[in-house]
Amino acid sequence: MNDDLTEMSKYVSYVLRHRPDAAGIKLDKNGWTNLDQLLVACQKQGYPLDKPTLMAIVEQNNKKRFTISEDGLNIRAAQGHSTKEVQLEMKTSTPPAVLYHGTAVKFVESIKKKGLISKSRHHVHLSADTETATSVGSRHGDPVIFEVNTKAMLADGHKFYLSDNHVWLTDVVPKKYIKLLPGLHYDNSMSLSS
Ligand code: HQG
Repeated sequence: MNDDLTEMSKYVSYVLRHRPDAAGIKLDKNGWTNLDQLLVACQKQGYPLDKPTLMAIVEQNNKKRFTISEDGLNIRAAQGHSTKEVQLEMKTSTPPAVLYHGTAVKFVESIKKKGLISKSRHHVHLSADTETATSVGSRHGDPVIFEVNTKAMLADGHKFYLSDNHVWLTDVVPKKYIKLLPGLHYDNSMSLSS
């Protein structure tokens, strides 16, 4: 994706996940908004976004962050919302026996104490493989990976959801279900420092 498309993709993501009000649009509770209205709203904010450009963004987005409705009239972010306007209705789904959560060294001590929490997002995000978890964690600093015992969580009644773009989501992961994987950048001596 070229730089202009990337910039517009980031803006669309910002609007559809976090700040629809910043572009003067409304989302329904499943995150959908009318595609033509989104285009007009983005153009008013100075982004030269027309329909073919938006379709190219949807197609080329590396994580398939956006979904177009079956009738082609509406668009939403697949996951990652923080805006209170949206409460995605997601179907529960059965995950593999373990999933992974990539994070950064600086969060390890807090996570070990409190488990995984969703912070500003609506869910804790989990990955099906360690490569994806490593790249998610790298966004925050030196990456580390927690393995999540989803089998035990399921047995204890926790629910899991699979987003349109295949990210596993859950509400919280209490600390008894997580295990820090060895390797990467975490040094056990760090546990003394915070
Ligand atoms: C950490 C990207 C301290 C958590 C990715 C993470 C993902 C804690 C950070 C999606 C904690 C929140 C989500 C605790 C969790 N104490 N820190 N108890 N519990 N944390 O960005 O999972 O590019 O909100 O480990 O691919 O990094 O947006 O969540 O490091 O799917 O499409 O708090 O974002 O996708 O950071 O990433 P984030 P995330 P997009």
